[in-house]
Amino acid sequence: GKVRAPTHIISTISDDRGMLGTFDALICEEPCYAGVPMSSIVEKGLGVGDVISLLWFKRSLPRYCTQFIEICIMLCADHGPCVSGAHNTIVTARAGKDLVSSLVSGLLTIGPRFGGAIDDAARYFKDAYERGLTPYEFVEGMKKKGIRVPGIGHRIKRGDNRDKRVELLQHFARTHFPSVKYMEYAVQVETYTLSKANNLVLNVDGAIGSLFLDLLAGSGMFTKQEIDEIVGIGYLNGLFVLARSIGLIGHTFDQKRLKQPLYRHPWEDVLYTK
Ligand code: Q5B
Repeated sequence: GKVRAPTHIISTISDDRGMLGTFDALICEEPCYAGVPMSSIVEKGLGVGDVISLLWFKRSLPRYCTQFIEICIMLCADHGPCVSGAHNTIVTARAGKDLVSSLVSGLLTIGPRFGGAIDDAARYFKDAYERGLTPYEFVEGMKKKGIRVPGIGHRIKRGDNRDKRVELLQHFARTHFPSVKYMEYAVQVETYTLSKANNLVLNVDGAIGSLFLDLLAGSGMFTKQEIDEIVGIGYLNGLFVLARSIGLIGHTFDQKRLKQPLYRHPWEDVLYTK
């Protein structure tokens, strides 16, 4: 009989070998995302939210979920030239480096302080909510452990100058999600942190982290085990990485278009000290 050589790679999300047609001889060379042929994605008028659903979550999600994913991507695409990622990308582009180098130098700043707090926000909010902690118990418990609450705090945004992105995400979810219990918990946490300091707002990472928990739990598309796996592995920073790549690519083109020279930081902006 046929002997199958052992494989070196297992892959479950996509297949570019083409599908067998009605007759075995008729081979339609059509790539599939999670079993869905590309023609069907195009014919049904699906968007990037649906493609993310298929390739990341291996299933077709309801329209309000894919729309939420697309809103996250649109709102996180850029936040001006002064943020860590854009700054690195601009400096790299001005050093004459290529698109990929400029892009990754910006992407490499994404982490626990900048844009990469979504997964930890989801983890900590989920754990605190499920343990029934009051916002006081949660925030003060984190303080005792010396951990900043992920998803809380911003360099620019304040209690009296909220982040419009957070408001837009919350409004969408309140209108379309069956439940926003995790988000409401995050808002209660924010009310408590704002009573401590005016910059301790729920930031865009915290809003996406808590709302994605609501999407996972409320859509009925994921088992509890699957939700724990998604939060455990940490899928959600991927949303910021993907979104911000759009802006970082834009900053690279902008600098090249403007023919900006090599960047050198001014001496007067450095405190030289012994
Ligand atoms: N304190 C974001 O800090 C920032 C606290 C806290 C308890 C907290 C900080 C933080 C968690 C990580 C997070 C995502 C570093 C932010 C983003 C995308 C972006 C960016 C953009 C875009 C800001 C002053 C006092 C200290 C601290 C205390 C601060 N945060 N306590 N929990 N979370 N957050 N990151 O302003 O007693 O004086 O020692 O790490 O969620 O990245 O637009 O720029 O789209 O590009 O530098 O929006 O909050 O504040 O370090 O001077 O702290 O507040 O312990 O207390 P700051 P600091 P004390 S969204």
